[in-house]
Amino acid sequence: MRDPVLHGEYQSVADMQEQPGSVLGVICFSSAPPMADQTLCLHVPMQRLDGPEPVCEVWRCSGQVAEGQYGDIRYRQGDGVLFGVIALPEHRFDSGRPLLQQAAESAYRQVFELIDRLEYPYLYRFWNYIAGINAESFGMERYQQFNIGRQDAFLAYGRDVLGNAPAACALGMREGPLAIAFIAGTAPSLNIENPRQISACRYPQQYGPRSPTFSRASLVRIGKGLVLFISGTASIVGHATLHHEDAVMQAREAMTNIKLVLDEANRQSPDSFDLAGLAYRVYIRHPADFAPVRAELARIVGGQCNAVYLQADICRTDLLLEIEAVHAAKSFGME
Ligand code: 3EB
Repeated sequence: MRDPVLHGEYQSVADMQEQPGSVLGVICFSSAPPMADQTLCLHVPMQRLDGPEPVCEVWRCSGQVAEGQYGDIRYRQGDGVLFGVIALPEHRFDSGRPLLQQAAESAYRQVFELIDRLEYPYLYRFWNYIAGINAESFGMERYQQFNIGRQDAFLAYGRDVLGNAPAACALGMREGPLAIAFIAGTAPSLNIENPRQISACRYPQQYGPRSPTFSRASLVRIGKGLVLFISGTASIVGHATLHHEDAVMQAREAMTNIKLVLDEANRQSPDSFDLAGLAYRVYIRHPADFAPVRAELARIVGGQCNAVYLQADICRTDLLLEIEAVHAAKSFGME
């Protein structure tokens, strides 16, 4: 039997249909609504700044995959890994309490129930896409409502909210249902923090009544491969935002944070990771910042920088960008 493999990369729809291996799941970014498509796909309504749409993050695994639906989740399960997506319209919930909080709690509860049932108990990565992330309702910013609902679900299922959380990102778009993708598996992951940043699970109250629930990265051994998921990373040192008006400086600070996370990952697995070996997704609030930020990343990474740029809102109003990454080593590829 071949070793199980999990591999992620950014592709156009055409590339995606040509490659071998079983597609485990897809996150598809485009301003236009998605084309009908048989692959399991989460559509995220965001504009790409650096090339044609749609642009997809495609996860493949070795061996067969089985597909299923559980409540609002559509999922595929393969050898040791499960990929799921949820798109939850907020109008389904009752208007007495913050709708987004209820939607987030419901989505996360369903995820925990599913992975308990199917016995993929370890969560590696969440992608969270939230309409109007900086808007206020019920006297609270919507990102804070999301954090309450998410944390309530973690607590309800007895999961750790003070450390050991999965990697994640949380970005804003103009409209659309709460859109979440996740990867879970049968092997524990190593969750990594950044020594230069307070754990997000322990942010002080000034950022909201409940902290976000994520680690700076998660490292998973799958077969002979290692997958490193780096969470959305911003210009935050300690818990404070730096360089309020300067997107290039924010990019530099975020990349310093990513470099420190890589150093932590390399302590677990020496010389496995470097900046040039990552595939990046860069979320930029103001399209005018795209060109200078891309030039800065090219300077820092050097040579070819494998990155996709999208227009998005970021969860703090003073953040102008967020950068996430995944390790894309060749050894993960399908033979
Ligand atoms: C930060 O470091 C920036 O709420 O899941 C990054 C990654 C951020 C994930 C989340 C938020 C989340 O706090 C924001």
